[in-house]
Amino acid sequence: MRCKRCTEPAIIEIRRHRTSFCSECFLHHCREQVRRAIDKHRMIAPDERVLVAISGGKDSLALWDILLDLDYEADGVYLGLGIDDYSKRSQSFAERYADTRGAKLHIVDIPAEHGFGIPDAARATKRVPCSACGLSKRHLLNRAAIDGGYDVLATGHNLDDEAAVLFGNVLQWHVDYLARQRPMLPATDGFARRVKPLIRMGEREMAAYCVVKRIDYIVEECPMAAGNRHLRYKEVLNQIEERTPGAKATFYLQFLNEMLPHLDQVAAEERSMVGACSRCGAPSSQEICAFCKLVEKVG
Ligand code: Q46
Ligand code: ZN
Repeated sequence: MRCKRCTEPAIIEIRRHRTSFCSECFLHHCREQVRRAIDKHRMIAPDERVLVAISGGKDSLALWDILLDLDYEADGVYLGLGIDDYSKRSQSFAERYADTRGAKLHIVDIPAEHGFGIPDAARATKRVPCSACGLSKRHLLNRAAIDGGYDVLATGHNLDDEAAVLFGNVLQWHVDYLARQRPMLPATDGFARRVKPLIRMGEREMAAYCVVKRIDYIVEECPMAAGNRHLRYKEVLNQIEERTPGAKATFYLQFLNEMLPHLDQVAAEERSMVGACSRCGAPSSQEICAFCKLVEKVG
């Protein structure tokens, strides 16, 4: 197998693009895919300050690496979820990467700052851990971006993640979630702009990127992921992709092109209903925001 760009021996085949690359050309391809996503969806202007949400996993570390290589002013923020050893190990991968690049990493530790971890929150709310985790991440990452004066908050959601979320939203026809499932959510009162520059990159490509760039990341899955619906959706989509390479990208990218424009009105209505939480001031459609309610419940 030869690299389609330079004819050197290839290290990776990407079936949906009907191509293969050597390591140098593969890195070039990854940067180009990210650059294309950023340009097309007007995610980040050249002089803006970016805060990258870092979990210690392959996607977020690769995203940080690519943004730094593309010369963006990008700092990281690691959210300590209080999931025992797993959180400690993930944090050390994040810190090690920041050290090697001489990059700035903010740490927000939920147990230290709010007195509970995600397992406590799951017990108190009697819901799956990912639900308390997701709402805490949205709230605290946004706050970190606003308080730090960043223009934009970037997350490492890749094509596989977004296709799985889309699949779930379509299965249940969650029209309001579909309207919000955008690669770039503009800043509104109290919300920093949120962007997903990895939407054109598959999970396997992100792992390969880290191997080629020798980026150490936490390989094990979060121990609280069991029962996460999106993992099941990913399996189904992988089976389809196996038979029809490119099906996943078509499903998600065509949703952005063909469907999202029809949902602009729904998204605008949702935004107009947002006020401010009476406790913390964060944007919320209720008097008290979901995160403050969670803090009260666990406390
Ligand atoms: S960290 Fe949190 Fe994930 Fe763990 S508890 Fe679920 S949402 S699986 S990306
Ligand atoms: Zn609040």
